[in-house]
Amino acid sequence: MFRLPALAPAVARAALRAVAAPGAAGARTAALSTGVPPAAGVGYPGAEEASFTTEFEFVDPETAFPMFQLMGPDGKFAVADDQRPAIAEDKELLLKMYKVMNTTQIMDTFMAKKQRQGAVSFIMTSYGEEATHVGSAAALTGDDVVYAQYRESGVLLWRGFSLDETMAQCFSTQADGGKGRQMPVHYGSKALNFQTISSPLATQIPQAAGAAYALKRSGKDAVAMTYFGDGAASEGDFHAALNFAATLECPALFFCRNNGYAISTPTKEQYRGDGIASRGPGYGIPTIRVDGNDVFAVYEAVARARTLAIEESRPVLIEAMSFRIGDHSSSDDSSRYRPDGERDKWAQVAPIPRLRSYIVERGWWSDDEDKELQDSLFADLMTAMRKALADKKPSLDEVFTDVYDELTPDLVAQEAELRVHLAKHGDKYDLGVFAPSTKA
Ligand SMILES: Cc1ncc(C[n+]2csc(CCOP(=O)(O)OP(=O)(O)O)c2C)c(N)n1
Ligand SMILES: [Mg+2]
Repeated sequence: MFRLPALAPAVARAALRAVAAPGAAGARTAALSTGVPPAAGVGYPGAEEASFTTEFEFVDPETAFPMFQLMGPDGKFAVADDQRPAIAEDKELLLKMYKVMNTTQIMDTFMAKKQRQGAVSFIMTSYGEEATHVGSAAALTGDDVVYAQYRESGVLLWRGFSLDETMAQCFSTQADGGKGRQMPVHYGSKALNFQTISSPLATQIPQAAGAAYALKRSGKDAVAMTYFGDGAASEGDFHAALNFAATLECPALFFCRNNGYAISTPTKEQYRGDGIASRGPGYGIPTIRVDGNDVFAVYEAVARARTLAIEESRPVLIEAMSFRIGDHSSSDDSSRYRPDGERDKWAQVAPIPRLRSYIVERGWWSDDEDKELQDSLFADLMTAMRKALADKKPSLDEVFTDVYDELTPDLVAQEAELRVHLAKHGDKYDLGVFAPSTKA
């Protein structure tokens, strides 16, 4: 026989009042003895590690997850020389990181201007978050499959997505792997193991848990890496994904880009806990919070998380703290809801200048090379954009394909209706922009 440590209702109410009482000493927790001895040797199946206590206490943790950082905003390592990460000596890797981070930023600026000029319908930028993309992507291998949200273009660029491919997607040309069916910046690449972006928030998170399960079953040394924002972590799919990955012991990396906002909703209105990291232990998932503006810390965290995920076949949660310096998208004006000066403050601790300080100090980079990089990137972007503008849109033959292996009767009827309509009213449309039909 074992006995539950019973709590008389009156005692329980008194304890609750003690916790809720404003200004009560200790404020957030209360403890009292129930006088019932703990039963020894009993572990309920749902919480086998829990030991009995006669101390009544609502657990309400007040301590925040620490933030792993290796390099501060001044570009100086925060650790002793012999504690520096191995990549600090890897000139080639760091220069590639720096170039891809710059490519992301310069491409964003270029495309944001083109959107304002009406050349492209929509754009999203990732100013200030470049280290979360590149630091994490560099720690993965090509076998690791990526499920991103929408603001992670640097991950794709790191993997080798070309500016031509970027432009083909944004301008919906026939060269686009997605056949022009997605909004701009909703990239995907089969060759680069990067699943196509889905707009509905959190779609990709359970997909990654499932992909990780498949990887585990295949015996491959690879992880499924999923990126998502602080706002997406409020979706039910986030919780389902973490629980599936934890219980099925899947090598999934859950990488949260906490950039302070979900469009106009600041994080302080999004949750009451300690960021997203605090949720990991609740699912039994090893978790780390990192300074997302420190590319060294991000790299190190993801590299180690990857090893842990593969060796122990379990998921890891990484919360990378950063700040969305730009607007949410080209449809947003964040000056309407953000205080003046907030962006400038964060620009001062942004990741690109931080890495630049280090590589310049090591004599691996110079201001002249910065200028050359910017000029050549701009020229490459212009060339890629002109090529995309000169290219045809995908053929109308493709409008109905690919969702089903064979067209359903409804789709067959719709396609026939479209062709009848265009035969009659085709002159009202600029059909010359589309690649020709191969159908009779
Ligand atoms: C299910 C769903 N609800 C709402 C939206 C509209 N929406 C698009 S992005 C976004 C904010 C997401 O914020 P966060 O996850 O923090 O990512 P961030 O944009 O900050 O990178 C919202 C609410 C959506 N796309 N999908
Ligand atoms: Mg966000």
